[in-house]
Amino acid sequence: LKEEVLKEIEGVKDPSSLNEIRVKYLGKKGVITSILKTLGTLPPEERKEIGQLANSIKEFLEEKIREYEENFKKKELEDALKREKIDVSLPPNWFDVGSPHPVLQTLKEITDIFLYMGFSVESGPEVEYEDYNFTMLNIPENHPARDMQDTFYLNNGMLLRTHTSPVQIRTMLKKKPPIAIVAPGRVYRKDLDPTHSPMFHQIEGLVVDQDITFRHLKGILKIFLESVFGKNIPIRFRPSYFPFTEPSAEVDIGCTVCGGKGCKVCKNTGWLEILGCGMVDPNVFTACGIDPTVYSGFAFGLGIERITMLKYQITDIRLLFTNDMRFNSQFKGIV
Ligand code: FA5
Repeated sequence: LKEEVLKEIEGVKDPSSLNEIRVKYLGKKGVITSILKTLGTLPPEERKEIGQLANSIKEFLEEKIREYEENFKKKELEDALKREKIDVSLPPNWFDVGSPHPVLQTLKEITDIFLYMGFSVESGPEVEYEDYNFTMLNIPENHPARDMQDTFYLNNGMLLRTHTSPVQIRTMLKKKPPIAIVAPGRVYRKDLDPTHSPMFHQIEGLVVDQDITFRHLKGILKIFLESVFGKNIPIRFRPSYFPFTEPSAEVDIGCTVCGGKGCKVCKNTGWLEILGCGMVDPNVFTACGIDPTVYSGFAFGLGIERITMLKYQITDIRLLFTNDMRFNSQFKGIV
């Protein structure tokens, strides 16, 4: 019997057939269990001998089963370790992480600087009333000043706004002074060349209170421009004309692309115009129901793309909108 059991165990290939052998010999109705159960019916002299024999086979079998069980467990563990082995020398599975577009990042940075100075943020629609975009800003119908910002007209006296200045009107119609707001957003014009895009971003600024002067305007813009470009950036205020401000000025920044030597970004002048500004025209105050004999104010509107171009030395505004990944991916980890 012992030999027969041993042969069977040696032929075992997996834990379930090992279990079958356990049941066959040691189970309730198993061969050895049955022998042990019948011991009482045997004559005493056989009982002792057969009892001892059966018990020794039982112990032997139990021991063998334990040994095989352990071997199976060990093998299972080894197989699992082999299967789940991690090769730390393999290259990782990189996945592409995006980053904010440089224009939107600049817009956010600029907005944050004004928030820090105590301004609040206003917004207005991109499809705007012709009245708010032009007429109430002191640009009457058929006035040649409308040509300065040639635009896309829609029906019913609506157009794609050409600047963020209509947000000045919207703000003054709903709020009384003191006012200190910025209004970032998209604007549209019939423009296209290396420094002009048909869609671009501006941020408008408006401050209205008693005794506001041009000095306040210069001071705020100087702090702002030095926060963006650093203390040593060349800044130039140039007299200009806007129908909604009087007096008006444009501000130029020393061209960081060519370092002042002349390039197509600054059109060989060494300067790039980045914003228009001035003291709010009394006619604009009157149109919005604010008394120009009591209040004064300043306004400015700056081009975000131009600032982004100077900041990152980008030579063609169109690169910002063509979504060429060779260009866009250069800003990963920078912005
Ligand atoms: C205006 O749009 C005035 N609304 C600004 C203003 C506001 C003046 C408040 C006074 C008071 P201008 O057309 O110059 O001004 O445009 C302002 C800035 O937008 C420019 O300095 C330039 O940086 C940028 N800009 C103008 N046209 C384009 C364009 N097509 N593409 C990219 N940037 C442009």
